[in-house]
Amino acid sequence: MITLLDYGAGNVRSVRNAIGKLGFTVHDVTSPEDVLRAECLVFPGVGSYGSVMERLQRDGFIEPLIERIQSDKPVLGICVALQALFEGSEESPGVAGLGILKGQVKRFSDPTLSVPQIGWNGLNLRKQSALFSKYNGEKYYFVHSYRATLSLEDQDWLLSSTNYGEEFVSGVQRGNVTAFQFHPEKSGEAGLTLLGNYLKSKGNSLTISTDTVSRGFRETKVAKRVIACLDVRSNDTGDLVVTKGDQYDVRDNGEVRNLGKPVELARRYYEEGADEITFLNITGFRDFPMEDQPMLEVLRKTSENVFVPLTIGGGIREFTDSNGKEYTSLDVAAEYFRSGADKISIGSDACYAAEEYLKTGRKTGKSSIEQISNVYGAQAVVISVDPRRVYVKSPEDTEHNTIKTVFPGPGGEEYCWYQCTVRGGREGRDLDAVQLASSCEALGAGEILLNCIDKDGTSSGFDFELVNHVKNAVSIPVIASSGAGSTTHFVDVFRETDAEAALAAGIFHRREVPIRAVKEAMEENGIEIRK
Ligand code: 1PR
Repeated sequence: MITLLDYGAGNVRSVRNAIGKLGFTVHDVTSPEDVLRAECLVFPGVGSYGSVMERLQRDGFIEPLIERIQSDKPVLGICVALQALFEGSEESPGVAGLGILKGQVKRFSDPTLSVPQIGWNGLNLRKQSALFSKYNGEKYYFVHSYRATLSLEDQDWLLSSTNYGEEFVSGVQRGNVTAFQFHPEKSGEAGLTLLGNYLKSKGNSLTISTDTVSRGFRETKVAKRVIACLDVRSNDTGDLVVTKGDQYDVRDNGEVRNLGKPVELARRYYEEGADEITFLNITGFRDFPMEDQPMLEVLRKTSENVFVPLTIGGGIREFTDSNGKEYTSLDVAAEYFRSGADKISIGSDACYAAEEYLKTGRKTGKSSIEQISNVYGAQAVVISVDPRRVYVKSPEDTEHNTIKTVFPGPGGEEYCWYQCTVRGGREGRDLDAVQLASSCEALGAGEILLNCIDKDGTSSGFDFELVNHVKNAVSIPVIASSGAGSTTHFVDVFRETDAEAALAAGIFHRREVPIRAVKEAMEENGIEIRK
């Protein structure tokens, strides 16, 4: 029996599912007394530091948690829960942490690296632990903008460190109290094994004698991610299917292309080694997700068997239903997170928010990006950009950010800008991709999913010019998307750009290129991967 501290924030469903998958029964904490009584307590920290501490405070969990940790009863903390052990964090100034460990958690500071760190990174084991008795360089999934370091007096807690520009604490353990900065429940088989080791020992993370402690200092490296994307919509007979467009046109002879069932395909991609799965509800701009229960069900079912990060997009915006009930975009996102999403992606609504922001240069706190980021953290908010090229003869012909392109336009134009679109590419806006990406970063987005309508479904390779153009304008991670047709295209996009991840749909759905082959090609070319 494992007791889960689910205080209603973020995606706790994945932790619950992972524990269930490992054959353990989950009992929920319902009162502060349960925190003390539990045999083995799992404490997932999802969201911003301030919101996690606020919820713990609200529910009266802070005192019992401190007491439990001080009396060395088994606790496993995940992500922000590791940070919560400290006195506070730069993320939420003035908010007190549990204060078990000295010092403040700080933001990553290397200006050459994207923040948040989103991706799979390794560990340097600093202590012999039964949890890692067979550690062989596996990578685990990290997603965070803030990182902890230990004061001299707390060094005995150090279980593992990881490098991201600087070395930070990725695992702490003393006696029966363990915490990881990464997400074992989202780290595929390696994560499940680690979690299983913990649960089997009932949290009694006995230190044993093995030779797995890293010999000497090995710098860990974050992997470039390979993402499988599933565009989902109802077909003409009302079934929810995975479809795929050619330059966003998903119909063949008038029928919506049907490339498979969402839950089954997502599972296949997980088993084949996808580092993340993205679902885009491509009719989300006109359907309302809270009424679109099948999509939520897809997410719930997928998260039962898929233990890598899940992103979902489509229809994240405020909405008033036919009964006049109002939903904020935060309500919509919360439903997605509760159903198993780790990140949400915002398309059309991000364009409207960016346009408002560009008019005044002021943040109102009301946009969907700000609302969701404030509660769930920037790392949970992805912006899906749907741009297409607009060619011009000279940069002076437009107010927009242009590039000189090596692929001239139909009239020989040597310059172009990337016009953002809404409603699934149907409507162009007076907004370019750089304006959108940088405004959304300022509003609190944590990642850019950079599609390209011109390239979508063409199998002709990614648009490097677009990726570099946007990547140079932001300091958050960028996912290159649209146009993948071969393993070489993945190698090339990571060579020619600094994108942190590359996403593809058609070639995986049509079984033209296995995900394993993509990873092998990347590895052969010296690109860091998660094996
Ligand atoms: O506007 O917040 O409701 O979100 C709607 C979401 O649905 C947006 O993220 C938008 O990108 C997506 N979307 C809307 N219509 C379409 C369409 O195809 N008709 N799909 C669509 C976007 C692009 C990628 C695709 C890559 C890779 N699809 O997701 O998977 O281009 O494809 P490839 O590897 O086959 O080239 P909102």
